Amino acid sequence: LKVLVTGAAGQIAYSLLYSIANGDVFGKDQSVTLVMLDIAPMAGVLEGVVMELQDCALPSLKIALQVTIYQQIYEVNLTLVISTTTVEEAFADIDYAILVGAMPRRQGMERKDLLKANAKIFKEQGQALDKFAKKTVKVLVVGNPANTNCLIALTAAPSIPKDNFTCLTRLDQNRAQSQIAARLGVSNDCVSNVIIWGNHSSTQYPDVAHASVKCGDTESSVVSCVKDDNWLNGEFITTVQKRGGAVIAARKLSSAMSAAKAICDHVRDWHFGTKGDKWTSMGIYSNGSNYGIKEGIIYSVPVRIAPGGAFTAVTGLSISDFARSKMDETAEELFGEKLMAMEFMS
Ligand code: NAX
Repeated sequence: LKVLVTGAAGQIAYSLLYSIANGDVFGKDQSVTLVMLDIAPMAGVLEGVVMELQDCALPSLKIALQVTIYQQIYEVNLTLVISTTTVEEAFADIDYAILVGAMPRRQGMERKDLLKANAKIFKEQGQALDKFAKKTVKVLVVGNPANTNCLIALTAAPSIPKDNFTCLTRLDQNRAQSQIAARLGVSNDCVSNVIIWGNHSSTQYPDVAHASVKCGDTESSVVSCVKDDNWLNGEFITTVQKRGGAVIAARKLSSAMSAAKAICDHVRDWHFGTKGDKWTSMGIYSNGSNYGIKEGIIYSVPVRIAPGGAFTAVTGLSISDFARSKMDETAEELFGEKLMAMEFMS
């Protein structure tokens, strides 16, 4: 497998690359060529990250050959590491593209300016996917605004099926799951089928109406165990929606360890499939047939995934009036972002 991580010199990648190189995503026995892309000014940092990967002395990683100062090719037993600042090289024949690198929001920057800067990056990367990647490539967009950046990349890569493009809402799902587990005093793996609807932003709708909690042999609905609709429809939702901001306020840096873990969860499920009747949330291309969400945006919904990666949106879930209004609000925000982004793409 050839796996590209962009933003490879950044803080999310710092945790993520270790997990991939350690076999935590694709399995310990899977050969992986790990391609690390960042922009030219970060070449030195990228080299440092490669050095650290080497110093982890992972059982399967053996560095063998250096080609140029900015394009280092390391031949290894199981994992081949290529660090580069060249788009053509980075996207050539890849099976997975984990697009983390993006323009960060600087102080005083309007949302429109952020979209403009990222429209340029994700258009270029979409074109590179179209031109250089395998047509079966699976793309996960992480860099914010993740849903709209994903839509931009998809639009710029017409030769790749739309279902090969997803964006990350797994961090939001993990945050929601862990809030419920903490409230009920159970471990995180007892809680399943939490849903994140819509945008990876503060309008997202974390929904536990169909979630369950398993203790011992018994499985019950989260709603019946929590027994507090005010909390579930109020503080729980806002805590999850604002969790990213809370981490920034505390750490003075955005979520990185938890974001890397969520990326691993997303890609592992996309590669190996979801288990039994369980589902997971991903931002996928809305074709207009799911839950009244109109066509043309990347919208997070629950999906079941077959081994190998084919996914289907979970259909037929009952939607309350409360849920409907939340789902529509986040869709509306995404159509607004799309309008702005398309202006910058032309
Ligand atoms: P950092 O600023 O630490 O790293 C970003 C890296 O991307 C930098 O090394 C930068 O040089 C590189 N980069 C910029 N433009 C590039 C390009 N055109 N090609 C390749 N590399 C490029 O940010 P980090 O904390 O790692 O976060 C990365 C992105 O993830 C941000 O946009 C952030 O907002 C987003 N997040 C998304 C999350 C999600 O759930 N979807 C959660 C975590 C995170 O906030």
